[in-house]
Amino acid sequence: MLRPATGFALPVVAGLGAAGDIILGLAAHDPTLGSEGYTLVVSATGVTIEANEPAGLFDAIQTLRQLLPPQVDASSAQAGPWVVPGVRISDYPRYAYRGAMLDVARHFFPVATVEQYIDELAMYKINVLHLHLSDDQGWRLAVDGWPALTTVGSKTAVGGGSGGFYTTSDYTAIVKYAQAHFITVVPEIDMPGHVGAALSSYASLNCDGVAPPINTTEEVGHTSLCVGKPAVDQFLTAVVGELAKLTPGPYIHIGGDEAASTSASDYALFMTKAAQVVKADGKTAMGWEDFARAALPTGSVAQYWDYRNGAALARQAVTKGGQLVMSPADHTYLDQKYTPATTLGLQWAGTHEVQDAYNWDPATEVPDLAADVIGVEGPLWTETLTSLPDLQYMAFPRMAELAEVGWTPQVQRNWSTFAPRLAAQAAAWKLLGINYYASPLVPWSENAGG
Ligand code: TNX
Repeated sequence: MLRPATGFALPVVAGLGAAGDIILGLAAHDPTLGSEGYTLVVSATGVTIEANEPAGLFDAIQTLRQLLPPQVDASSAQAGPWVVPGVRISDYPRYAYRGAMLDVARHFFPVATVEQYIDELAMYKINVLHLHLSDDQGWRLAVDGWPALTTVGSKTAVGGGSGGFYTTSDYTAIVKYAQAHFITVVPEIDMPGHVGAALSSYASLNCDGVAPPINTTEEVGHTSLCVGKPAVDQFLTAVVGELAKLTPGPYIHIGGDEAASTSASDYALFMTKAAQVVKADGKTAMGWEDFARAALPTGSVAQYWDYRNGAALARQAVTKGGQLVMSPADHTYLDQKYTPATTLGLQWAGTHEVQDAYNWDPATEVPDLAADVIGVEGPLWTETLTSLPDLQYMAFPRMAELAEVGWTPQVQRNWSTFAPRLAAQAAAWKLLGINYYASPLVPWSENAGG
């Protein structure tokens, strides 16, 4: 990371290190740092980083990158000087789960775009990438034995675009790239609603045995698997089995949101079974909070999103022994417009300026459930987003803000000290070609502002 801009060779060598070195050590001997924490000391004689685990060294490097002059993110040799302020930092995350969700179903994004997004997430110590791999308008992952999911189901997108899908090797490449950035991939196949693309691919998944054409509008809640049909059970086993086989991480996300065309009893029956299939495949089931209506294995993770109904479902999930990832749509939904004038995005959860993304506390969002929160996630739904610059514009600065919500203790967070630090990031975004919303609420410095 440091070589292109500094032009230094920076060989990585084993040994004890000497003055002038950047020393990376895995002997922090400090249990409070956990698996992702680190210490970083910059003195007149060099830089010393210590962590308990490699993930902590990786996090420390991201911090070192922020301490260096912004030109360090240039892709060609720069003049320097490469001055790092003298610091003594001991740092570790508030939450273990700090996620970003990318909807590759409404619009498809090729591997290179996903990898670029991973690069950007890693800069802010995000450690989970949740991929929303299927929805009404498109199916995006090859599944062994179910070829029509991609030969038919992948061919379109919201508004009728050309779609696309990941082959097994594409998906594996994303997982490996994420791993190299200490990011765990959580794959999602959304069921039993949001399944239009699957229903169009296989007539047998439909109650009337007829495959409908794909509806590429933004409408939600109009499709359902035909719960109880043997083909639907075979589909469930095959799909979850494929995800489990290809995914080294602990979670398989089975969706479960907005299944307005599935009866309550079919919903409970199906999601209970789906969570059991995930467990039988050795993974932990994750779902949108709606899946708390089903019987869930202990330790299942519900994703809280609908801030409008008093968190009844999140509470139900916890009562059933579940844990929570907090994605309240009014603070974390990266697809919502910044202001009414934002061209991209939706606004069913209101408009979210930069302060709305920062000024909330995952622990007090649903106060009685604080103990069961394992982290936060920022969903980037893509009904209106079709390119990498679109994704970046909606994610930045809000994804960087969410990263701090997930990392930093609440007592150390306040907008007035955060805003100038956020402003300083723009220099790197410009050098890296990251499109962002230059909010008037952020004190961008003269040469960094939008
Ligand atoms: C609701 S939030 C959805 C998605 C949409 C999103 C748009 C949730 C679990 N489902 O299907 O893409 O709103 O903001």
